Amino acid sequence: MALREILIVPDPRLKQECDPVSEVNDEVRQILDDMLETMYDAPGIGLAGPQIGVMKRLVVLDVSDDKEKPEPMKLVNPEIIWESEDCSVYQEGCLSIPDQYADVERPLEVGVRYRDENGKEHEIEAEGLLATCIQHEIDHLDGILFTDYLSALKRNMILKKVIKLQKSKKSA
Ligand code: K1U
Ligand code: ZN
Repeated sequence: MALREILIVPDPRLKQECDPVSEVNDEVRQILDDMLETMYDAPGIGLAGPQIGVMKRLVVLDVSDDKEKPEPMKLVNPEIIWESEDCSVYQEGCLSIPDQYADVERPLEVGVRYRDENGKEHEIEAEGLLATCIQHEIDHLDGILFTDYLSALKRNMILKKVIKLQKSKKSA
């Protein structure tokens, strides 16, 4: 396993659509392991392929509480197959937009179809934080960031703050 560098906005790869994975092979399994290690190290509760520059439809997540046993999930080609009309608001963050948070409204429950690391197909119902996190990660696969749900004014303010923060980190 290896830690990968997490790309930060405005890296153009974060705004691109990712390709489906045609075969779940050892190379894919290695990338998923690296993604989980990188996510836990960050730390975060999710990570999508493009955040480490892998332009494939791959997602990892673990929304278990600190005190619970870890529940890592590896999702290949995840897709939302239904969503509830009821919505919830969660203050989202993003490892590619460090230290910035904003309220985002999304469907409260979603149905998700994906393949696991052995290529087996699953369909699950997700709600609460798991539903929020899966939607956030699938958005990454389509080049969508949580800031795209905000006004242009808020989005640009966040972008400017991140660029400034990154510059000060580099010169420190
Ligand atoms: O995709 C990402 O950038 C990861 C992101 C996932 C996410 C967070 C909140 C709502 C939706 C999706 C993060 O993990 S940001 C960091 C974070 O939320 C966190 C970090 C440590 C402990 C608990 C949460
Ligand atoms: Zn994110």
